[in-house]
Formats: sequence, structure tokens, C-alpha cells
Amino acid sequence: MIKKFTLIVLLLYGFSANAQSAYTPTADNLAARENFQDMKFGLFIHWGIYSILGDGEWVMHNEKIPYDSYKRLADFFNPQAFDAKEWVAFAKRAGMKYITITARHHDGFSMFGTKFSSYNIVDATPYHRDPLMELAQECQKQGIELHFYYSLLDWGRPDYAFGSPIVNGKPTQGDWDNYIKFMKDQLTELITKYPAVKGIWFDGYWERTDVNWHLDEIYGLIHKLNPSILIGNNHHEAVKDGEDFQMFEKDLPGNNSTGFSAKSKIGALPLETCETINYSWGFNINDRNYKSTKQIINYLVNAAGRNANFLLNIGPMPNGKIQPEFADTLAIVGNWMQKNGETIYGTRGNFIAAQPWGVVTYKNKTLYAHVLNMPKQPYLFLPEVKGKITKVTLFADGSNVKFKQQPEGVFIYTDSLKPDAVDTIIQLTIN
Ligand code: FHN
Repeated sequence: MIKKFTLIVLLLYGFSANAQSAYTPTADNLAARENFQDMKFGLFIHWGIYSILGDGEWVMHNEKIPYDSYKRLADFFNPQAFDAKEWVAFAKRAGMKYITITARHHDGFSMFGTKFSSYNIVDATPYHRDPLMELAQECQKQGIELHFYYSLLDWGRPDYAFGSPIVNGKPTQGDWDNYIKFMKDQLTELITKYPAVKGIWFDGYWERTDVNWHLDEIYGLIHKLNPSILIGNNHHEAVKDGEDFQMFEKDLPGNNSTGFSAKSKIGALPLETCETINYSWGFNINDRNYKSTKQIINYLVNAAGRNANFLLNIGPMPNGKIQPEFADTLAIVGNWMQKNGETIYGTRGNFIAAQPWGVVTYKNKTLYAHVLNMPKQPYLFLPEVKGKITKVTLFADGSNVKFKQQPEGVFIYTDSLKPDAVDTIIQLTIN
């Protein structure tokens, strides 16, 4: 009897302890999530001392450059042409509403002034300026959100001890507790010192899936410092307690063409997918696999139709300039967004599942059917439309489009439509 009683008490305690530790977002955080979903399009920036070598952000690891030799790059990182105002204006011109930039990547170099490591842009380079502070101030001035990418993985710090076997949740070499403390200290700086910071984008978890990352403490600290900060973690797994959005790498949610998303089931949080403008994240002088404007717009529309934001990456050059190929492409994308942004910003997706011809976004009482591949037959079919459709028009010029609503869905007749080479948008008003 006593045993049974003890078991019940333990179970109840267990439930309440779990219930207490489960994360409950604040009202401000929930509002930030809504705003995040409204923004739809962001600029991802991978920029660090690796950009000097023009071979991507993994160059130290891929080329087996010893840490002490790699560190010398800091001596000649001097991005004199960096202009925060220009970068923010560049993102805005492209129709982007937020910027996510690498504060610290896997090479461990801090691209911001930090008290907790001298291996940072202010102390270790001839530049001696803090570009992330300049960017944060400029983002605030120009009304655009800033998120910081922060790597959990570190190839060089002795306390991380890259390559060390993991036993009982810790690397056998190094000083894991110190490393966790170091990250908390840096994250505190990033959240408390930099204005306009609205999100932290973690990466590198996948390098040690059997270690104790102390995510509960790290996430708890961030939300204590600022409850409305949105936390996302590119762990390639299902969302974890304490996270505010879920991200997918190089794949639309639900797809797994790159192999990153095998374990990442779509959850209930806001979604984001990131993709590169060419093939590389960090500046790569040899990468000319530039995506076309049509490919980028298609990706953005496909993401919005699946209820996800699109975070498009560029790797600026070591002098702080953005290469002209990226600027040219994004200027065209920006023009497209100026004309068609109404069908993307502030909308939600997945109201109707993606169709072979494209996707549907919606806002209030309006549906936008984005026809990315005109069907061979002279009509489109939208299944499961609830409510009565009162009007169907071509978004480009407001002209009426023939349609027929049946219990099983809506038929839209495309024979008299002038198709657009990128995206034919059909607007449906619902009652
Ligand atoms: O290893 C990183 C890579 O360098 C880049 O930062 C991307 C961005 O999603 N994430 C990691 C790979 O999953």
C-alpha cells in the first residue's frame, strides 16, 4: 500500500515537474511569432574571416587547416567597404523584412565585440569595428528585424574539444561546463547589447547529438533576458521545448531532397526554410551556380504556400561588399515583390495543400492561387474550398476569370488567361 502511494506521489510529482519545465511563450512572444510569419522573406548572411579564402565557411575543416594557422586570417580581415546602411537598404530593396547574420560560425570566430573571447573582430583584426553593432543600429533605424546565427559547434576552442568522444553527455576531453558558460555569456551580450535583435538561430547541434547541450538553460536564459526573442535551432530534428520557430535547410517543409530533414517532422510552430543564392553559404569565389530570379521567386512562393518564411542566403566578400551577381538578381526579385507582395506578406499557407500547378496563400477573405506551372488542361482545380467564392480575378490586372464552384472544389478556367512567365496569380474572394 505504502509502495503504491509512493508511486502515485512520484508520478504526480513527475507530471507537475514536467508541466513546470514545459515552456509557455509570453503574449509578446506569440505576437512576435505572428509578426515573424507576416514577414515571409529574410536575408541570411554568412560572413566571417573565412570569406578571405573565398572557399566557403567550411574551408578550415575541409582543407584541414590547423586552427592556429587559420586564426592568422584575423590579422588581415579588414572589410573597409562594409557599410551597414547599404546592407540594410539592399535587403529592403529585395523586399526582405529581416536579416539573420552569423555572429559566430563553426570556426569559433566572433564577428562582434565580446568580452568572453579575444578571437573577435574588434580585438583580433585591424578593422577594430563591430559590424554587428553597426548593423543592429541600422536595422533599428531602417525598421527591419535582426536575428543572430550562433553556432553551438566550435572547431577550435579547447573546452569544446572537437573530435573528443562523448561519455555521459560530455566530451571526455575539454571543459564542457566552461563551454556552456561561455555560450551563455556571449548570448547574454548579443541579447542585451544589440538593439533590434529579435531572434537567435542556432546551428551545429547535429555535430554532437549525444552530448548534453543544456538547451533548457540556454533557452531559459534567452527568454528570461527577453521573452519575445524567437529561438530556432537547425538541429534537423523535431522541435524541442523552448523553441519558437522551426527551420528547414535547403528544402521546403515536408521535402527531404538534401537529406537534412529525415527526422524533422513538421510541428506546430512558425516555419522557415533557408536556401543559398548560389551553392555556397560563405563567400565562394568559384561558385557560379547562381539561381535565377524565377527560381528564387518560385522558392519564396512555394514556401509561403506551405506556410513558411524564406530565408535566402548570400555570402558577402571579405571587403564587405556584396557581389554584383547577387545584387542584380535581388533587385529583380525586389521589383516582383513590390508588385506582388500583397499576395505574400501577411498571408498564411497550407489552407489548401500544394497542388501540381502551384500553391495557395490566403489573407482575410482572399485566396491567392499562385500558378507556377500552367496545367495542360484548360482549367485549375482547387479542392476543399470552404465558403462561397464570389469573385475570381487575375491579380495582375483585376480582369475577371471564369470559374465554377462545386461541392468538391473550385474550377478556374484558364483558356482566356494571359499566363505570366514566373507566377500567374489568381485572386479569389470568399464570403
Ligand atoms: O554547417 C552549417 C553550414 O555552414 C551553414 O551554416 C548551414 C546553414 O543552414 N547550416 C549548417 C549545415 O547544416
